[in-house]
Amino acid sequence: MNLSVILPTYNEHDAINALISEIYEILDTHPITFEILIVDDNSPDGTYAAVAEKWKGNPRIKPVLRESEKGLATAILHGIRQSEGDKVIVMDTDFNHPPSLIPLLVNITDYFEIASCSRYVIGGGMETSHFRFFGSKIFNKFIHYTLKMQTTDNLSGYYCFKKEVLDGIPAEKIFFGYGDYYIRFLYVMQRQKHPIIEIPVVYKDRLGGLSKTDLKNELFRYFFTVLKIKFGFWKLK
Ligand SMILES: Nc1nc2c(ncn2[C@@H]2O[C@H](COP(=O)(O)OP(=O)(O)OP(=O)(O)O)[C@@H](O)[C@H]2O)c(=O)[nH]1
Ligand SMILES: [Mg+2]
Repeated sequence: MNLSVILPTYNEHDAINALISEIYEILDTHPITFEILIVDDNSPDGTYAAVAEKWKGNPRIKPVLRESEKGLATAILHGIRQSEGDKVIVMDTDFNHPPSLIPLLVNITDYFEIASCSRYVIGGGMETSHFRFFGSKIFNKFIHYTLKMQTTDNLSGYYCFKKEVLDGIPAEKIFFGYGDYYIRFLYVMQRQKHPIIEIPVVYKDRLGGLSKTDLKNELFRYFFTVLKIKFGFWKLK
């Protein structure tokens, strides 16, 4: 199979089926084989049931229910491990990340192993919050100087990669926590010299539901993630 799209959900009942429909319509016009995995952590708002009911009998849409475990990064890894595609796309499920970029992500990963959407290359941005846009920009500069990262947006959660880049890697050492997992992912990929390209993205407003990001907590978590990598308290092996 060419592509697996992984959609981690927690209380995304309002947007998820519209998002799946949009992704499906886009991919259906391209000559590729694909599946869409929805990894839901038993959302109290019934996200899993809404997906399972709407797409019953469609083999390309695979709702996955995690009943005991919770957390964004482990949900994504769970999806990756269940996926059958040679390439994987990961994105938010609330329309922050525009599905219209999917064809470009799929195409460009024929040439680069990882395509990472960035708010901080020309053409990128955030319609949602100026405060978060500039706060995140400054934090990305800190990551750049501290870890010598060449990527401009190390907090992106919208990306496509060839699954083989994870071969032989203890991925559970990367995929834990919240958005901090992406700093570890890009750090490892850059140290292992995988070709990465960034493409501009403009984040849109979330469609319904509530944010799961607790900004203050996340900032501390991201900050300590960077320091742990820098001073050798986090290592892949
Ligand atoms: N499976 C799973 N998904 C999660 C979890 N926490 C967050 N997500 C999903 O991760 C994505 C990012 O969460 P958001 O709340 O949108 O975070 P954000 O984009 O920083 O915040 P907004 O600006 O409000 O959109 C969404 O698709 C969530 O449904 C979790 O514990 N488990
Ligand atoms: Mg979001």
